[in-house]
Amino acid sequence: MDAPKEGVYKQDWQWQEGEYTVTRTTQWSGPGCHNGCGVLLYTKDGKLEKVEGDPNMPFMQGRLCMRCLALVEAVNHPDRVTHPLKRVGERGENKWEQITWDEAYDIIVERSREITEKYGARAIACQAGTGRNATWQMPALSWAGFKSPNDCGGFLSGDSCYTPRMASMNAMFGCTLVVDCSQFFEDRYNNPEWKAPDYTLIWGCNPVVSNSDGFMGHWIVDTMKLGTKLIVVDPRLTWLAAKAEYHLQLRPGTDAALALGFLNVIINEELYDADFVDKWTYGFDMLKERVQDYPVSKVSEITWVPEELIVEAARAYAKADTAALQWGLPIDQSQHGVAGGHALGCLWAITGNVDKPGANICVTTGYVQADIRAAIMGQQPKEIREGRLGDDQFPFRAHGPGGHALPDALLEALETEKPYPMKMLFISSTNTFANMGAAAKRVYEAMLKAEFIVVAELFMTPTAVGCADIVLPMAMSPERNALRGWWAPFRSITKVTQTGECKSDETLVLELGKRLNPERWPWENDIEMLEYCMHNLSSSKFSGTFEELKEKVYVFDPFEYNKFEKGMLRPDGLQGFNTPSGRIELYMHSFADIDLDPLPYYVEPVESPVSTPELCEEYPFVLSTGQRSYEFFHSEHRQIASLRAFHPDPMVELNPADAAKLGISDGDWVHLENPHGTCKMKARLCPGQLSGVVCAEHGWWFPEKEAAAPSLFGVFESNINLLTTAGMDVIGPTGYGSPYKCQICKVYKA
Ligand SMILES: Nc1nc2c(c(=O)[nH]1)N[C@H]1C(S)=C(S)[C@@H](COP(=O)(O)OP(=O)(O)OC[C@H]3O[C@@H](n4cnc5c(=O)[nH]c(N)nc54)[C@H](O)[C@@H]3O)O[C@H]1N2
Ligand SMILES: Nc1nc2c(c(=O)[nH]1)N[C@H]1C(S)=C(S)[C@@H](COP(=O)(O)OP(=O)(O)OC[C@H]3O[C@@H](n4cnc5c(=O)[nH]c(N)nc54)[C@H](O)[C@@H]3O)O[C@H]1N2
Ligand SMILES: [Mo]
Repeated sequence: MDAPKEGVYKQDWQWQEGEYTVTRTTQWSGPGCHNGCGVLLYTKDGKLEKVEGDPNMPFMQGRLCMRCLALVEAVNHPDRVTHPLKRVGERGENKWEQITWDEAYDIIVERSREITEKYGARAIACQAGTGRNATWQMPALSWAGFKSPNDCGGFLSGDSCYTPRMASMNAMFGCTLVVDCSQFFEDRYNNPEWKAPDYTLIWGCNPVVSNSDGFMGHWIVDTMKLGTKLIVVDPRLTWLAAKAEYHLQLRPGTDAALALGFLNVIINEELYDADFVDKWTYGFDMLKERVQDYPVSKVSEITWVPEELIVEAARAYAKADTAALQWGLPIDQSQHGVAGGHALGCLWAITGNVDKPGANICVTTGYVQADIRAAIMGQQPKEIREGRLGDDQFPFRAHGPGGHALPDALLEALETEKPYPMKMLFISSTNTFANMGAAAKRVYEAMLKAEFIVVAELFMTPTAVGCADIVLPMAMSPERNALRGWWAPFRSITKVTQTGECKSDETLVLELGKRLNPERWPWENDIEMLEYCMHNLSSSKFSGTFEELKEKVYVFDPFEYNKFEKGMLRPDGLQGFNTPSGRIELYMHSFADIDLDPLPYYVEPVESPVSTPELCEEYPFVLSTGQRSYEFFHSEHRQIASLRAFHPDPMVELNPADAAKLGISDGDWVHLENPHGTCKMKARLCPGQLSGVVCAEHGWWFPEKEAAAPSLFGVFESNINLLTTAGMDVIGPTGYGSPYKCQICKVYKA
């Protein structure tokens, strides 16, 4: 909670401590994470031997998660891929020949040229996973290397991670908003302008475990110590829910309905901020009319949350002087996730909890990954963008400023060659059918149709063994020079060690880009390229050299509240928001323009007790998937023994009374099954979990099991994505959102 401990801990970027060289820098990925915590890396003879949290880093003030504490084990792990490999057996046989980087590049260049000549560059897709230090590189390689518009967020159906929320925020507010936990100030909680929220509404998020999207979960705990009270919306009894004033346990997939119920109470009881609504929002009367369709009695029936609890929690949120709303992935992971995000955005807007201390604040800095991508690939040349997958079916995606090709369209193009054939996949940082893609078996089979697949990896994964023709050995965070920004502060990552022939994603795309399209990759080395990008950041004012940033470790950009009043959110410098009306659009013009519902609404999940009651006679549980655990980042870390020891098996969480009816005890192996597939997990009985709901983990494979196909490290034994669905028919009308967290299933003892 204290300000940086100047004088107690060193603020140099590097020093000697006995035999150790200590380097003060930041850690990101690999292995993966969404943040960028300050670390002290202890190396001896070039080998990483110890890691500690940096007490001087305002971002996390010395605290590290267990995965970062296991970094030494990960970096020095004997299973690392350390040299480029070329497949020699059949796909899936796990037979490889070691080749040089030059040979690997030559093969990739040659195969991509053949495919481009025969099918056009758009037959090549570049795929990346979630916000690791391997996000901008794939789009840059795709556009400025292969000249293909098909850079794609892995096989993430409906791009349903943060993107749906971004879509609703951008349409409503013209910017992104995050909860204000003082993270934009170097002096953090001591900053005189900042104040802790009176209430924080934690909606479908478990931040102390997930630390997602550049947000450190412990900040919530810090604000609790300063008096913030919690309202938690979650079917499970999480650590935070156990400490909340109100815990609303909803049926998964009904978030938009619950949010509309909150809006109904707040509007009809006139608890909204009339002055703010009048001055800064557009469409309040239309919203007021819409929420009349969602009386609390009906919302209670849909969501399974008792009426009184909805009313009381809505009142508490609206009456608070300052309230923040920290939301998470379940909003995105339903078909109409964008409408859910819209409804929640309306909550912040009509209560005036926008861009003031301790509320949801507008962010204009820290889009470093997007800035780097733009700096390298330029303004998405029109001639390349033509025919990007998914654009023709979803005008909202096509008209958006950035975005990517639609993963579901890529899946279907691999399967059907429509709208055109897809022949090559370049994959970095996604373990496709082990974790990211819904409908895992379908993804695997579709991938096998591609003629040529490159996988850039840290370890041999089911994806690499099952599908790759070339595997490239990638560097972990302490093995790379990089830039880190996602909100604040702007950070450097310093290389302190080298494993085998591993290269960073930065170096990989630069070296390959030079061979494919040299005029777009003029830089000598990674540092030169990063410096060019640093000097072209629209969202950070830092203009020094990489060396200077390395020595500073991090820098904070200036931050101000109430930017909408100061003309700081619009390119024309006028007051207001960067939207067609200049106001926060409760009614969204950009949606109305393309015949999307401009107001928030709720639609039942594709399969649910309400939409498919007959099916639910056989599959009586609502299935939510992928709640995060401390030990793992998605499919990663299963081979890190010290982490796996805490969490050896895939777990499914059940209410004890539900389990008792099925004769299931804590620790029993059970099968989960639905019309799409089946998998096996260990039951964890959770008192306090909503009855009728089961929550199953994602990302499971077993590095200790047989690598070769059909086993592929047992990837189809406990893979929850055998029970989820993908494709154009299950994603939302915007082209965003997919029902990962609202399926149905039955459970029986194995
Ligand atoms: N340790 C670790 N951290 C991670 C990750 C990881 O794999 N491991 N993954 C990262 C990524 S990419 C992401 S997107 C974030 C996600 O992080 P979060 O946004 O926190 O998402 P989850 O942990 O999936 O789910 C949050 C909570 O929502 C509850 N929940 C389940 N279904 C529903 C529902 O339908 N509605 C509501 N309201 N609640 C529901 C779950 O019980 C869970 O407690 O985490 C990031 N951080
Ligand atoms: N059922 C279900 N499925 C889900 C989810 C869910 O909640 N439920 N969550 C979804 C969400 S929100 C997301 S974002 C996706 C995430 O899915 P992904 O981001 O694809 O995560 P992984 O599948 O773990 O694959 C990441 C791979 O990248 C490698 N890697 C790590 N760091 C680096 C690096 O720096 N460079 C390179 N080249 N490789 C690296 C790792 O070894 C790992 O094999 O999963 C989705 N899948
Ligand atoms: Mo995600």
